[in-house]
Amino acid sequence: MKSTNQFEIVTVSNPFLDISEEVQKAISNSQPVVVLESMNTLRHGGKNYLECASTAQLCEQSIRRFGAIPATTGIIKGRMKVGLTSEEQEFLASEKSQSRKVSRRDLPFLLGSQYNGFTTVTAAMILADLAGLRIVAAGGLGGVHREGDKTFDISPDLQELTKTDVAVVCSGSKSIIDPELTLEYLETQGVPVIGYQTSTFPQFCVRDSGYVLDYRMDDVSEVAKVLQRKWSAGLRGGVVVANPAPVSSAIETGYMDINISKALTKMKSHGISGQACTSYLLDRVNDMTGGQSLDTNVQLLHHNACLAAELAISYSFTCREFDKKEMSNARFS
Ligand code: PSU
Ligand code: MN
Repeated sequence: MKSTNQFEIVTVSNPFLDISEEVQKAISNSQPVVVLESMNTLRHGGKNYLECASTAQLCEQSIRRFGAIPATTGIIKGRMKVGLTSEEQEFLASEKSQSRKVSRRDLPFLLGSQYNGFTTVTAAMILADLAGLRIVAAGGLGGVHREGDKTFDISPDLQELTKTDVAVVCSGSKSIIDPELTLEYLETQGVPVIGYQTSTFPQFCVRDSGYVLDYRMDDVSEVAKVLQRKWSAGLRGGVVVANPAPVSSAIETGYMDINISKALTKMKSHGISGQACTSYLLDRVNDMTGGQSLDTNVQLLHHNACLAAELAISYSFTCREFDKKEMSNARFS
């Protein structure tokens, strides 16, 4: 069985994985680490690459302020990177890198090549797991798309959660996703969804999708305990920690829905399908809301990075306490 510890030392080296020196040091010193995806963190349609890189820097700074170490992920020249430097982040965000969206199926095409890529939630979970890290911060999850019952467009993020032992702190699924079908899918696949200080599933820029969650937790230590119990019991797979967007920047459901419907119609008329759907829809909705949805996206990303830092710290404490108790039980039995 895998160690429950977030800082499990990875003994098997991976020929395509580079963990930055800082993150390696954090792992060996048992410091809490927060992994960041780059598809959302370093790519904002409508903003230039420096603005994108500054979002990543803002998230990293806040994670450090809480006392955890940030590890932004990406693919650079065919290598999986856990812990990108600020120069690497700027490069990835810039047009010259020609970074593509990378999910599980794309990784083998990039590895060992000269290509660069942004990590989706799926790819960030994979890289985190390869590095032995357990806490990922993201904006919004992919999910079952609207009309997904007809199109079969279901994000690989949901499948990844069924098999990879990582907690994803996010503001629920993206606004363009069908929250009801997404929750059904996660339930069928046995993925725990925790509402953090909320009783309903958040939907990215919208705080409340109206769909009630079965598990609500108001304290980060309760969430940490669930993670520790799940993985130490050998129950494989991820956990969704759903954190609503900050009240100050959230957008109203009705306003979002109108714009999403318009964007969906446009997308169909252009014949866009597959992996390009999410970015296309997000970019159109951003245009239609006059940049408001992107501002909220940045705010919630930062909000999730902060909660992920608190969770990483609490999770490492919970693991340490559990291991201590187990050791003393073993001594007296
Ligand atoms: N932001 C974008 N485009 C994206 C995403 C975010 O501008 O494609 C992401 C997230 O990284 C998420 C992924 O993991 O899209 C889900 O996309 P899909 O539905 O193709 O799986
Ligand atoms: Mn898809």
